[in-house]
Amino acid sequence: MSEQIVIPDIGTEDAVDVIELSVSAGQEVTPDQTLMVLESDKASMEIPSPYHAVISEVLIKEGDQVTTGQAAFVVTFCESESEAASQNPSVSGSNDTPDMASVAQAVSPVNESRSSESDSMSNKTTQSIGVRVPDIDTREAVELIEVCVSVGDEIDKDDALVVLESDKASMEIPSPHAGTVLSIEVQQGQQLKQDDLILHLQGIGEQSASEAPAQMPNSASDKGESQVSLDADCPEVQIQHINTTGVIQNRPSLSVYAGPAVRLMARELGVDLAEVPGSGPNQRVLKDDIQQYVKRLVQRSASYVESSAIPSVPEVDFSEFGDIKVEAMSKLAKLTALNMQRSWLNVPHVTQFDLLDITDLETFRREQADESQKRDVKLTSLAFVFKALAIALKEHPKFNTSLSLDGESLIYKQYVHIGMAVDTDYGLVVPVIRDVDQKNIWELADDIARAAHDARERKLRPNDMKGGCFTVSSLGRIGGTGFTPIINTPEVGILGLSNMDVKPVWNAEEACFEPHKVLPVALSYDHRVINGGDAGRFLVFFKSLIADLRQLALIG
Ligand code: CAO
Repeated sequence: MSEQIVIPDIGTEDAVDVIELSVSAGQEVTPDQTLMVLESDKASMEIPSPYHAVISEVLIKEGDQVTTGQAAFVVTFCESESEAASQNPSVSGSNDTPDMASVAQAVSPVNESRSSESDSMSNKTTQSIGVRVPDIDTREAVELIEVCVSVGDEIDKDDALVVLESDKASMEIPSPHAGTVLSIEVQQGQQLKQDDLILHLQGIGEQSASEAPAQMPNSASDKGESQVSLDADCPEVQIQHINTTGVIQNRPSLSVYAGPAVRLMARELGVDLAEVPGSGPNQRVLKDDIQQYVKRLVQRSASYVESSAIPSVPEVDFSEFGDIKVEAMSKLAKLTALNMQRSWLNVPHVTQFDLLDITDLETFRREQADESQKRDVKLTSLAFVFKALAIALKEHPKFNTSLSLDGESLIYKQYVHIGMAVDTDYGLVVPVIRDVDQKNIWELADDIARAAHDARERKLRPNDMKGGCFTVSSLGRIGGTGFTPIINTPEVGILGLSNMDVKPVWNAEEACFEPHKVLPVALSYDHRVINGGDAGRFLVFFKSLIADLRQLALIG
């Protein structure tokens, strides 16, 4: 059986341009697959297929101007679709322009009202919900490293849908709704930004009168307000309805004019379309624009490599000497490597070692076991280290600075946020504990435990890892007597903690050796900003705070 697909109600009587035909004659199309992209002087919109069918004829071409109701394609159904279509009164097979309701039905296979009160303004419906990337605290694209669901999966609210990985951490994106996964619109390795479509869910929701047929954005209320959150409990996850015409409504992140093929190309190359100047009509981005953009980037990075004077390491074929196994590094591991190398190459590091006497601290900490249980907070020596460090940073403000890029000035921070290196299964991450100087030991212990937990459970967001002034890297639990930590630039110092040990300390009064608990520390600092004298004084002061906790109470 043959049928026509007509242009749905596009909210204007004016003709609009066909800027891209996404299918051709002979091609099989599935429901929701983009057939074409239309563009008015205000927005572009994709027109999805209402059917699973084969395109037998294309009645329009790119550059044509089309209006609501105009026939665009002739399609041939497979048997089951044919029966469904014959029961659908809107599909008449005639060339007449259908009324608005029939157009809406004809192109709305994913928004099926189950209510018998079809004229009600607010009906319970089973509807297709587009789940988008929520606010992830960054405007930059992040990599999708794992898709956790498959088409057909029944999922609960808050089940992980995908895992994204930014420069600093990976994070799971939870489902805002329970439902069945209808389609997955992303794939592993893809770069995603806030608002990008992840998948479609068949969920239960309220269909309200505001879900009117798609309109071109010709009034203030049309500018992006079509994107609504269905779930007040999860306001950060943006959900987009496919409205009754099946047309995906315009939204801010699509404000760059570009067709699906161009968007696909940009995604594959990891190019942010917003950065690419468009040379088409209305600054529409063309494939050629992306190619030029990438060419410029490659040339720029090639000239950077040429100008760097670091001799490269010769490649070795290790398989000559025995069996090998090659494993790709995760994005996080590669970025950590890059950051380490950047810091190591740019910053003249000096590392100074010392031993902290934590005998009294450990006695006091253990005495707090009941209180710790009562408060349900794990109290480790790290909370005391953070507290003392915050006081030392305030007393020695040069350690709480960054050097300006031109090397002309020092930026003194009036806040004390301290980063904490956390070793996780998926790599090294550094969440930042905020306002350490303003928190007491219990609050710090709580923050430390929470940050370590969130890091290991991939719950950190990019903002949780920003804004650090200084970093602590504690390898104590793991072991070792000392190491030289690399500064987390643009910070100017990092404190490394090694394994606590018991050492004999001479008691002159009693003329005997006594066992003391000592914590080996290593302070690495940027020698452009801090000189050896500064570092010596800083460490002596810090050491005295740790050795005699009463000072924490007096000064902190
Ligand atoms: N020496 C000996 N034991 C230590 C210690 C030290 N320096 N520091 C902590 N411990 C003990 C704790 O007291 C605790 O013992 P109890 O359970 O008996 O009380 C135990 O080790 C576990 O501590 P923890 O690791 O759970 O908690 P923490 O607050 O000491 O450290 C964190 C938290 C996140 C810093 C740590 O778990 C971690 O990930 N460290 C690795 C950081 C890292 O990878 N650095 C390298 C970066 S550069 O490559």
